[in-house]
Amino acid sequence: MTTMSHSSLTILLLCLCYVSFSEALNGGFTVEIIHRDSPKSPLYRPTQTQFQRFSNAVRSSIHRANRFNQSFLSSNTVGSTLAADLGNYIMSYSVGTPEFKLFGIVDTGSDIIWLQCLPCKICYNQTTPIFNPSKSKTYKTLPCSSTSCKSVTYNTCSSPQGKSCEYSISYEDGTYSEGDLSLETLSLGSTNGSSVHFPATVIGCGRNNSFVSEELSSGIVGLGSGPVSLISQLSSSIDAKFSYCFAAKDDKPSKLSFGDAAVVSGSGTVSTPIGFHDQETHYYLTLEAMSVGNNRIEFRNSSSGSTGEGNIMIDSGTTLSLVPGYVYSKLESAVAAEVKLKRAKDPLKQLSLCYEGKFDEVHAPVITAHFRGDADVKLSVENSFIDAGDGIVCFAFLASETLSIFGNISQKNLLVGYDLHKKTVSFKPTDCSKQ
Ligand SMILES: *[C@@H]1O[C@H](CO)[C@@H](O)[C@H](O)[C@H]1NC(C)=O
Ligand SMILES: *[C@@H]1O[C@H](CO)[C@@H](O)[C@H](O)[C@H]1NC(C)=O
Ligand SMILES: *[C@@H]1O[C@H](CO)[C@@H](O)[C@H](O)[C@H]1NC(C)=O
Ligand SMILES: *[C@@H]1O[C@H](CO)[C@@H](O)[C@H](O)[C@H]1NC(C)=O
Ligand SMILES: *[C@@H]1O[C@H](CO)[C@@H](O)[C@H](O)[C@H]1NC(C)=O
Ligand SMILES: CC(=O)N[C@H]1CO[C@H](CO)[C@@H](O)[C@@H]1O
Repeated sequence: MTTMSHSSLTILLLCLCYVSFSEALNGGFTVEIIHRDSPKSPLYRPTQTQFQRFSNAVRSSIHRANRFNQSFLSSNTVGSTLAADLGNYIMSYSVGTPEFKLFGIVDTGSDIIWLQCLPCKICYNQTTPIFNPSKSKTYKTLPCSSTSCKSVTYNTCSSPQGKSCEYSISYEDGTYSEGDLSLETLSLGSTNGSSVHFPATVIGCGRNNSFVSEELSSGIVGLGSGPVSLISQLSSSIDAKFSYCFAAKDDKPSKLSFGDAAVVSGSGTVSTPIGFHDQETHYYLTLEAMSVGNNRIEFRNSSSGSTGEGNIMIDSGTTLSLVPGYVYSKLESAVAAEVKLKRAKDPLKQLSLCYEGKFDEVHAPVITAHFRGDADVKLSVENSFIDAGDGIVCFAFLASETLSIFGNISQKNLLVGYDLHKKTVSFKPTDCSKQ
């Protein structure tokens, strides 16, 4: 009797804890991601005020736009000029055999998974212990001659003969990581309790690292489209599909799904073609117009003569949304005409439409983003305003002359699914804290 239940428990535990990955992937899988400002986050800074969070969000959006603007202009250097100001989400994952648990910053704008490794020449203090590859049975460095090494532009191999592959990535804010491009088993904890394993995943084992803004994490988990990003490496097992859903409140966990679990369908779902993605990491959609109530503001600029294909980047790591100046000014006046609260000065002098009042007092009209293919995405107050602290709320859009971005505020409470085979992004209104 005792033996029986004991052995079935063992089997059950084996099933729960070690699902081989082809098996586990039939139905896809979902992992929880934690907002960095959630009290559950290992990177939580309880001393930050709402104003400090707001000012970080605004500053990093502008910084990020500049970074992409530059990489956009010289797109052949994207891989090596990634900048920080990374995503706001943290993913728990494990590397190695036995599994070693880490917290990485999730970033759709990065295309590598890197983590600090022992022994390091220079490491910052992360909250969890640092991974020691010599204690893992599945760790292997890659030679310069390997396909993976050659596929990344930021390897530092000078003579491809024999030497092991070293990488060096630096970010505009001074963050950098240098180390060994390696193969290791990566494990993700599914929300259903299973662990999903990906043997021989290419990771950057960082021996010399500095992380300016997120110094408590173990590194970055890149969801971009470059050859060694998490998404590209999982691609065949996840059928090139992933989705995310950002909860409106930072203290609620959000979800990141892969494979069939990332199919967005059902009532309210709209899909739009991916205009293009640049060589490395970023996805661009086509935004035809935006409406404030019934007031439609066209994006198409006849004087430029272009079709507007791929005119806006969708990005989970930029807080605000950025639109061209001529769109922004019309958008702002349409919103200003409807919101009845008392105007306030933007404490940062970066956003031009701010009000005195609380979030739930802003009775703004629904703003609709009209993406190509009749994909209308309705933006609620939560999707278009930001809490600036001290009783001030601001319209969360910025004017930007060269690059438009559909940022993370605009994507709250939307299930956002990428299907890289069909080359579409789908949106479905969803209470992300409940799904
Ligand atoms: C968890 O999900 C995976 C993938 O869909 C599935 O293979 C596995 O059986 C599930 N495990 C449990 C305990 O439900
Ligand atoms: C992008 O770069 C151009 C030229 O360097 C600059 O004039 C413009 O202000 C930049 N745009 C943004 C959004 O930073
Ligand atoms: C890292 O932590 C150690 C021990 O807590 C401390 O002595 C050291 O100054 C810290 N280093 C940095 C760069 O914060
Ligand atoms: C660490 O990397 C930085 C940035 O590339 C470099 O300047 C520095 O010399 C490196 N330090 C060591 C000890 O390798
Ligand atoms: C087209 O764009 C230019 C600058 O990019 C702007 O000055 C002009 O107002 C725009 N035209 C329309 C019709 O919005
Ligand atoms: C929905 C979402 O993720 N919003 C976040 C975007 O980034 C800022 C800056 O870190 C956060 O404060 C938001 O919560």
